[in-house]
Amino acid sequence: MTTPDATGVEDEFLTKPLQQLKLVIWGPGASGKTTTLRHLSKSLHPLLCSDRIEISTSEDHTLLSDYLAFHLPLETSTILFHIVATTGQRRLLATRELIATGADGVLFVADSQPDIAAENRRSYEELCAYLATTNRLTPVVVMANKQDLPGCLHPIAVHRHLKAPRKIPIFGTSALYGTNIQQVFQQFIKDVLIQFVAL
Ligand SMILES: Nc1nc2c(ncn2[C@@H]2O[C@H](COP(=O)(O)OP(=O)(O)OP(=O)(O)O)[C@@H](O)[C@H]2O)c(=O)[nH]1
Ligand SMILES: [Mg+2]
Repeated sequence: MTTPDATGVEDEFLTKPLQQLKLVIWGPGASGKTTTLRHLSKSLHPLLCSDRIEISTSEDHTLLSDYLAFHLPLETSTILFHIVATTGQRRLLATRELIATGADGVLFVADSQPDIAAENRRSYEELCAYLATTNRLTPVVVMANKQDLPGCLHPIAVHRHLKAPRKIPIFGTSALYGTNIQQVFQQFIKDVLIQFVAL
């Protein structure tokens, strides 16, 4: 990766081919999708990422989507990632599907509180049903979020409740405190790039 100074960033865009990839964040309402994006935008170098856009209701629920873009300068090309967080509101499935169109990878944010397990499963099933309509192999990574809360389920238990295939990676996280968010995105971006190169 090159040193992020303003001139370097301009050079990257002018001289190297640009590839664009879309990353989608999906999950039940209030599981921490927007908080995850907020943490990511705070931790990225400002010259490498866009301003964050949030379209929310007055109660701070995502109404349509949140958006953040960042670019990854590589040796021979630059990758521009568009990250879109969907709304978790149940009745807005059509909106979610629209926002997720063309996803190159999905980060599923589950809420690790025991009483949310059924809602996680419903949202995960909805995601699987949507992905099945796309005829694409889309990498999925799962966050078992809110691990900072007392009495939360272990990430393995969250994975089991989702009935997700074993190969789908899961990370215990706290988006509120930023715990493990960097590790999640490292794995997520790696899986997306592997799939992208394989196409
Ligand atoms: N304790 C704790 N609270 C969290 C965590 N992540 C998010 N929250 C809180 O959960 C609430 C909902 O978080 P959001 O990030 O808005 O959830 P969302 O998934 O974007 O919700 P929708 O947009 O309504 O689908 C907020 O009060 C957050 O502060 C976490 O890791 N731990
Ligand atoms: Mg949100």
